[in-house]
Amino acid sequence: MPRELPDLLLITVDDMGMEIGAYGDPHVKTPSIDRLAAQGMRFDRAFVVASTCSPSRSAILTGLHPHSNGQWGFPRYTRVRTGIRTLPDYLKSAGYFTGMIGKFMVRGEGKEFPGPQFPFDVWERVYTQDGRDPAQTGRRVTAFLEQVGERPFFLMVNTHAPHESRAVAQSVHSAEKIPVPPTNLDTPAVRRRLTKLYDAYSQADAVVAAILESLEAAGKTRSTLVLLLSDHGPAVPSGKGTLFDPGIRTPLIARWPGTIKPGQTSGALVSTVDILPTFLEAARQPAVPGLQGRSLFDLFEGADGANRTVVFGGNTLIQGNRYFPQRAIRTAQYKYIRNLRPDIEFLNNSVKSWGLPMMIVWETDPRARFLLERNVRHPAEELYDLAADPHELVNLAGDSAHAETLSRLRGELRQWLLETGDPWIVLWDRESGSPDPLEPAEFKNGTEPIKWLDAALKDPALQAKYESKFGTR
Ligand SMILES: [Ca+2]
Repeated sequence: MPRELPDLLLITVDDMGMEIGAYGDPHVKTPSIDRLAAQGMRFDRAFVVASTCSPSRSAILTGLHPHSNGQWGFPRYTRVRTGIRTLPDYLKSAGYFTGMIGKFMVRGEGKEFPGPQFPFDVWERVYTQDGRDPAQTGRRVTAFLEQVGERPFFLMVNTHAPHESRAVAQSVHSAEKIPVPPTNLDTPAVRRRLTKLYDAYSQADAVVAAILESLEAAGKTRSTLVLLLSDHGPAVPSGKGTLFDPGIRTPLIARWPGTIKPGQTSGALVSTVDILPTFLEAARQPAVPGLQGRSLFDLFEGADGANRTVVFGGNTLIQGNRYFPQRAIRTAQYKYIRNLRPDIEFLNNSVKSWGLPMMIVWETDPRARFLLERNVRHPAEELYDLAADPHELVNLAGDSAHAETLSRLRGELRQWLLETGDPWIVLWDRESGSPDPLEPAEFKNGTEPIKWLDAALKDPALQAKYESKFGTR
């Protein structure tokens, strides 16, 4: 007998980009995610709203962009504002038994973590290596499903894998075959690191397999809408922490037997603020006014391309207390990025570690210099034609042939900042000398990246640290 409400399973992988078999990468081994895509719908133009963990996850859980929900940085500095409702809150009110297993990184009001705004019935935060372990994750999912009984459930499983590609003992990929994107240098050290990234993707795939096996063993595959996505892209040059596509594009797969036909793909632009409205519609809850996302239901039923014409993204803290406010608008073809503090150099772990091979040759290799500088120094405006330039290597912001597109997207982005009450709009006209009232002293960036890299090359201790991990050449 069919259940009245569907079960809901949200799986997030951590720092996973588009290097997935189902998305056309012929080298990576991701059989379980590929199978899930074959059983459901693969979204080819899905975007997260920020490319670090906490802000991105806060939007999934609230249906609001980080500057609107309050969690625009890590929980140490920011939290979801009081009064904002969240997925477990809505779904618990709708009669769902709710659970969270794995990493969380979002917090709300109150002293307790994650706070009363996240009233999960089962709360199993896992910050150890267990969070990357298929067997341990499968065991926790099974234990949750044993408690569900006849109630509909909402379960969020957030594995650490493949976060910053750590902790994979055995390599299953060959460095010679790894494709090196044109946003990176092709050196032996880079290939060694990319191999580790691919291995970590395979580990994430094994975790996904274990979660889905537990679901199947509980007899709940047919009653469950599964959504799988990443929180943002991998920690590579132009990836995590940036608004380039490798930072904000995410795999998104939906499987729902009986509702979504197997083997479908959608080219529609979708955003992770759409996840919450989608789950509310699945739970037959009324639409909530003021949310910034739109349910994916029409797309599940096969309508193509009409959901939205643009998606928005923004970063504010790019790592720890590193400040780099920027906002972007992306259409199917173009992306406009507004860097609100172009006077600050961009520095995160990716620039540090992947920048070293570039720094070694940057005096003599113009391409290395170009790649390093585009990661570190961002002009106030960037415009890319993704159809002609999918790797976003040619900034068209100063090209008169694209002046109309630039002006249109600039206007749309500014309007969106206004409409969503983005506090960082005060920096839009910074050229005119307006101060940055939102920059507390602790967010000032003390180190200039180019100087840091130059010093690192001369520092035997730092050199040894990176040499022992990956090599620098
Ligand atoms: Ca992450």
